[in-house]
Amino acid sequence: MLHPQYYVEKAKQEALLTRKNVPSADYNGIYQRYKYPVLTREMTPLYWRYDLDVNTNPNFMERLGINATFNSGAIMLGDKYYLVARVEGNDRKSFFAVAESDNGIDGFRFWDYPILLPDTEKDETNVYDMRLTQHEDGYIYGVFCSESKDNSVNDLSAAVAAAGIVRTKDLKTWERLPNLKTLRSPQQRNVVLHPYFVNGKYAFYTRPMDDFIDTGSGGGVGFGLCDDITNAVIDEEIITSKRKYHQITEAKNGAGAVPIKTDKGFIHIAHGVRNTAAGLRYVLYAFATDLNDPSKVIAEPSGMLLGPRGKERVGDVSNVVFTNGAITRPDGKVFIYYASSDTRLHVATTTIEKLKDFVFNTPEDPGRSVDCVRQRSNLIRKNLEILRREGEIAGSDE
Ligand code: M1P
Repeated sequence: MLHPQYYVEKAKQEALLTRKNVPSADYNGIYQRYKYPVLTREMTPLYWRYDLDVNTNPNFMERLGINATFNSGAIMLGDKYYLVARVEGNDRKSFFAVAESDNGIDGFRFWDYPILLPDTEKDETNVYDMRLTQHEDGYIYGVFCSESKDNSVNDLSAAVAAAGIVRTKDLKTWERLPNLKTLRSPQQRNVVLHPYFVNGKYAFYTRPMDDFIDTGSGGGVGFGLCDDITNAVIDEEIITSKRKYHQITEAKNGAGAVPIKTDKGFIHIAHGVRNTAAGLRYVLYAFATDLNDPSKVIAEPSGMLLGPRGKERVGDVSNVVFTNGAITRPDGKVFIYYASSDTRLHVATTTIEKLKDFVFNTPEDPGRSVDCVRQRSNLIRKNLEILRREGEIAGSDE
C-alpha cells in the first residue's frame, strides 16, 4: 500500500511531465525561447526524494529533497535528446543525471538512477556542469568541475576547482580518467573538450583561475593541447576569447557548449560575467574560432546573445543564465539548453544558419559609448531611409 499523498503528487508530476512546451512571445530573429523550463526540481522522480514505505515514512515526507536541476550537458544519440543535468540535493551536493526526450523541447524524463561516478578522486566533494563532447576518437567525453576543499589555507570555505574527465559510449557505463592538470593555472572550471584532434592532439578550452571564484589574472577563455587524454596534462594555455573592460566579460567568462562546426568557423556559446551592485550578472555570448586554428577568434559580435529575462532573473543565484550544452541536429537546427539563476533549465532553438548570421554579421563592440552611438546612428540613418522609401514615415532626411 502506498500513502494516499503519493497519488496526488504523482498526478501533479505527470501533468508537468506531459505538458507541451510552446514558443514564447519574445522575438529577436536569432533564437526562439520556450515558455516552460525543460527541467525543474519537480520533474525529478518521486522515488528519488520520498521514502515510499508507509512504515518508515507515515507522513509521506521528502527525505532526500532535490533543490535544483540546471546546467546540463546535451547530446543527441540516434533520434533521442539526452541531457546530463546538474542536479543539486537539499544537501547542496550536486550530481549528474540523464534525462531523455523524443523532441528536445519537452517530455524530458530522468532515468531511474543518477550517474554514480567511479570514486577515484578521494578529496572530491562536489561535481557539476558536465560538457558532453562526441569526440572523433569514438568516445563521448564528459568534462566537469571537480571541487575539493582547499586544505592549504585556514579558511573553511576555501575550495579548489579542477576539470574532471569521464568517458562513455552509451551514457550508462562511465570510465573515469585522471583530472586534467594545467601546469600554469592553479584552478580550472568551465573546461570544454574540442570534438576534433588539433595537430593530432586533444584540445581543451580552459578557464585559468587564480582562485575558486575570482579568475584574477586569468585573461579569459584559454586553449591548450594534450597528447594523452588518459593522463591529460596541458603545459601551456593561450587566451582565445578575452575578458574586456566594460564589456559583458569584464569580471570573467567561460566556455559553454561544445563548439559547433560550420563552414565558416566553429561557433562557441559561452558565458560572460560582469559585477554589479546586486552581485555578479551572467549572460550568454557567442564568438567564432578558425576552422584550422580553433584557438583563434575570428568573429565576436557585440554584447550578449541571451540574458536573464522575466522569471529567469530569480532563483538560488539570481540574475544568471548559463549554458554548458547545445544539440545540433543533422538538419541544422540547434537546441541551446541554458539554465536560469542556478535553479531550472530552459531551451532556446535556432539554426546553424542563424547563428552564423548572428556571429559573422553582428558588429563588434566598439568599446566606448561615443562609438556605440555612432554605430547605432548609422543603423538608424539607414533604416529611416528604408522606412521613408517604403512610405512608412513621411518627410525628408534630418
Ligand atoms: O552561479 C553561476 C555559475 O557560477 C559558476 O560559473 P563561473 O565559474 O564562471 O563563475 C559555475 O559554478 C556555474 O555552475 C554557475 O552556474
